[in-house]
Amino acid sequence: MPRLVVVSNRVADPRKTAAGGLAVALGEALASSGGLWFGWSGHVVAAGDGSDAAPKLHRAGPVTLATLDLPQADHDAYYLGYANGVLWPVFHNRLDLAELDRSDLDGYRRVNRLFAQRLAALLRPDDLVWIHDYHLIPLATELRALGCQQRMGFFLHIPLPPPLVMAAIPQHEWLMRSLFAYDLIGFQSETDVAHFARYVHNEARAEQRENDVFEAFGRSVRARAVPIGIDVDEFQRLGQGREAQDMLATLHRQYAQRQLLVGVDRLDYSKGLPQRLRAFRRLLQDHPENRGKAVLVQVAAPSREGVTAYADLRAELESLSGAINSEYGELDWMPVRYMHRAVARMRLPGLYRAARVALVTPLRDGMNLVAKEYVAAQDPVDPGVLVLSRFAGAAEQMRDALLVNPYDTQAVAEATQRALNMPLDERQARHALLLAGIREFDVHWWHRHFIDNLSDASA
Ligand code: ADQ
Repeated sequence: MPRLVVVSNRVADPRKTAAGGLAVALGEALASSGGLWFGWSGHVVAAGDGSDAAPKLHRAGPVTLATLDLPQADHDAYYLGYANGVLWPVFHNRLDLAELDRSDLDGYRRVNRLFAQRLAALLRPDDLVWIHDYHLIPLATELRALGCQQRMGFFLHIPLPPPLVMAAIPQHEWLMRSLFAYDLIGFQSETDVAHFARYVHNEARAEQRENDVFEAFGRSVRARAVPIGIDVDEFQRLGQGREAQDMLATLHRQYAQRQLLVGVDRLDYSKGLPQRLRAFRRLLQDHPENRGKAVLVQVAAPSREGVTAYADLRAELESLSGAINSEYGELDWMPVRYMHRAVARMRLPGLYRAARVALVTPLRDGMNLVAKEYVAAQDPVDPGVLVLSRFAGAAEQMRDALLVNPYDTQAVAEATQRALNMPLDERQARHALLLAGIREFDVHWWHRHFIDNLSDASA
């Protein structure tokens, strides 16, 4: 069996339960073949201060973790600048927030080249190399330039925008050409695959073979939807744990007379948080029977605080939740509990299970794993209802959620009202179908399916 090499911006120790489903799943994939996980250490250093050193190697069970420190200037340009100031907003259709600064591009290329140089020295000829996400699009090109012939796959965790949005990035051709250095590209949804196909047909006159093989720039690449899932069993076991059970009991006690709604996100403008709060305000306005009763618990984990757009969003959410509470709140009832922090992973299933409704309403999302975790955490006998944005990749698979347009305040308020009042038999039927779907296409299916396709891809 060839060795698996995973490359991502950050590396997590798969033995730590706090690492979450993705790290555990990748760790499992790596462990089965004895593997290497390569990426940034999370440390920035002064220029020339060790960043030119070989990667540090650590053993984590059968997996070797190889990490690099990055010089401050490179990290700022690569991570904050190009990856999160250009690619993230454009790929989420937010051209208004993109900072198209050319010096950041240089840093992005430099870090990808540095990754390639350090990784190439560790590769064996028959390795399978699996590269993750928008931080590392040109990595295969850089590795090929160093003579690496291994099979290489790329998985994009975020959406691929339509060609005319992609074309707003001055380097769009270079980025798309870079993808052809891979043997396999995995996308989250069929919509992303369609955007890719349309781009390469229109802009690169690609020839298409066997449905999912595209030829352009003198190379061919297979592109298909391989939607990511969660580890349903692991998440349900977590739900049986003491911390989740304590959380559930506390929430049941404190909100015995209320109906809880939950939102769990990273604080990010793609997640549609202000729109969600406005929809909740509309619910209270148009359906007054929810006053004194419905409570929205919104947890927004701090994220990318070095990027300007995120600080503005934080201020907007604090002011909006304050405004709703002062307009509708009573001495014994606050409609919104907004928290700018992460919930410990061990407690998450308890929070999900206590909530009658989950509002998962991103304006755009590659997949959205919170939608899947919420379903996994429910009691099948008395399950809650998922209100899900049609613009999340998850909507392609989770047709039995209440699908909404997150920009339409009124429609989200009405769907929430419907969710709060949904009869038990309908809740059970929808939940059973959703649970079967997330079980069939879980995280183990995702990594097996990707690796099988990559193994079959011609080198
Ligand atoms: P993210 O944008 O980070 O990931 P998402 O899939 O929603 O988004 O969440 C990832 C994980 O973070 C989940 O396990 C969730 O429980 C956890 N999480 C989020 N907010 C939290 C909070 N406040 N407290 C505690 N935990 C929290 C990117 C893409 C997604 C894609 C994933 C995986 O943007 O579309 O689903 O990668 O491919």
